[in-house]
Amino acid sequence: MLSVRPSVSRTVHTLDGIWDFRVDSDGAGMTDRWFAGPLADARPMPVPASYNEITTDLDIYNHVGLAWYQRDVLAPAIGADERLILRFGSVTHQGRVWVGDTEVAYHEGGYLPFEADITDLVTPGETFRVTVAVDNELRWDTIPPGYTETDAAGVKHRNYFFDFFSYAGIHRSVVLYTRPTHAVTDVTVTTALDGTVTWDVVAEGAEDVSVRILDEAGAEVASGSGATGSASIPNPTLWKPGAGYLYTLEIHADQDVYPQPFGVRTVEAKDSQLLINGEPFYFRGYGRHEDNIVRGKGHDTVLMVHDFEVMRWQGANSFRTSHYPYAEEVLDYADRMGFVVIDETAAVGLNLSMWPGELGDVPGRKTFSETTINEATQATHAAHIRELIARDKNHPCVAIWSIANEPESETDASRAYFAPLAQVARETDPTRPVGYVNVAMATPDIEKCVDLFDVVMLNRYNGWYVQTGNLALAEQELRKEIEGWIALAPGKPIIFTEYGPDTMIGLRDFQRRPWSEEYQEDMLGMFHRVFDSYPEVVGEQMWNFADFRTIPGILRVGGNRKGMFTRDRLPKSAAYVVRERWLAMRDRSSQDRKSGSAGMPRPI
Ligand code: GCB
Repeated sequence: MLSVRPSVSRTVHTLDGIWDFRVDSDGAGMTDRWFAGPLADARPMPVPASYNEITTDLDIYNHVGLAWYQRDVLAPAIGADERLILRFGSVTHQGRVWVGDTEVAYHEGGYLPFEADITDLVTPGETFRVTVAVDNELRWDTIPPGYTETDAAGVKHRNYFFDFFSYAGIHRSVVLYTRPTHAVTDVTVTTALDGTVTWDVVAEGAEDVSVRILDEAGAEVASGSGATGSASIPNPTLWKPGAGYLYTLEIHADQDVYPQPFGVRTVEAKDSQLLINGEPFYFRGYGRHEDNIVRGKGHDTVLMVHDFEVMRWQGANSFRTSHYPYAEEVLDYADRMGFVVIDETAAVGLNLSMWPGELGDVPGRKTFSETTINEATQATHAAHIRELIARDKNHPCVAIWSIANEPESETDASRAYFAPLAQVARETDPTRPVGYVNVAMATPDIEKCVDLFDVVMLNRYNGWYVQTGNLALAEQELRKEIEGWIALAPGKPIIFTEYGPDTMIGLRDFQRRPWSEEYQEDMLGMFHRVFDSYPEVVGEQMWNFADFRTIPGILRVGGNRKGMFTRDRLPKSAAYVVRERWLAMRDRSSQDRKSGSAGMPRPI
């Protein structure tokens, strides 16, 4: 789906702000048709934001089921040949939308956009009512999967197989936009390093399609005609990590104009390297979360820009959108800032063996079975991969598709599940490497899926969940395992997509024990020393950029504390140590890299 971008033929009206809100505690909203009139007993709720922590009401924080949002909107004037589209950046996890009494959209999947053409339902100059029923329940056939249980007192509880709190609400911007009836509805842009730009535009009904390619100053550098075609930018400025140069493909389709930003760059996994523009790239950065005080998972421009400033301060050049697609604004900004992104689906928690007892699931239950993750889940997962790629395919920042985080991957059932999905990702986007993020239990001696993918992505906690506090032993185990992966998957680059201990800011310790700031320095340092001795390791994304809200549990103290920064983005002491390393890596000249004088030669 195209992002919303204003142009001479498209106007955008934001519907962000205060909406009316009510949780549906008794599950009466659908039968009582709450959409059919003003929402009774409503309270104010900001959009975009998670609703959970805006109020002090525990029933709202813990609510399971539907929550209703409503507001009146003034319909703008539109021309006879124009359409009016209502678009949601994301509604978590399911959203059903009415305009007046008419249902106009239903979307499953809490981290991707959807829209509805509402032209025929509204009258310009008059107000209309928009109602959204937000469903935060997960099912075995949703991505991510989960299930709801009702206890003896009749109270519903959600079960899901990941540690971050599953916030809900209207998490990203809601807009009304106009476009001509014959309009661009999709475009795929691909590039080659010699400046060849190829486009494939979908503009149903349009007779006349042409493109202009503009540089960052807005000057035309190439042009062409036809819904598909190619043109050449003379002496192109490449999109590079740290230098995110963007061109615009300005598409004209009859009366419509749609500006699609893109970068000239290539990406490839080859000879144990991840090549961007043919040059080896080394990932420095983090797995992150969309997580913030009060807003939960609500997108916020101020906090987004601040996060990028903090990441740049530290010398990071990349992150993973763990564990779901992030707001489109984040990818737009990463394009501009030259950050390299591992773009992940919301397929997290496809591994029931990890969730015994305390954190929820029934011991012994199988991950893949008719009554758990099954063919219906796989179909949802395939659709989700296609939707993600449709949304993000033109972002130069996206270097790898990660189709799942820590799924079961050591059984025949997991191979049968993932083989078709790897294929879906490849067919939908043949231009980028595809991978999944491997969990510690699926070691190279038993793993059964790695050959389906282009890269090896590993989450490892040696020194924390295993070999706790014993970094010497942890180092031995880690080295042994890396060597196992190199032997199992020769030629595939290895990226560490998680590593690091929980760390309480302010807990200082001469003995440098687990939970202290000193231990975080030591454990990250141990991993880095190990990475530096294997050229096949091409990236380090520590866990996590910042502390984040989790489900309650005895393994967490007020949330997950593995952040390099606290939840309000204050640096732990390791942040300074890692900064020194990352800035040195960033600044090392290509000459030094060739000579390898300062330790392992590292690409920028
Ligand atoms: C993991 C998961 C991540 C958790 C992390 C942890 O392996 O991928 O979602 O937050 O471990 O801290 O346990």
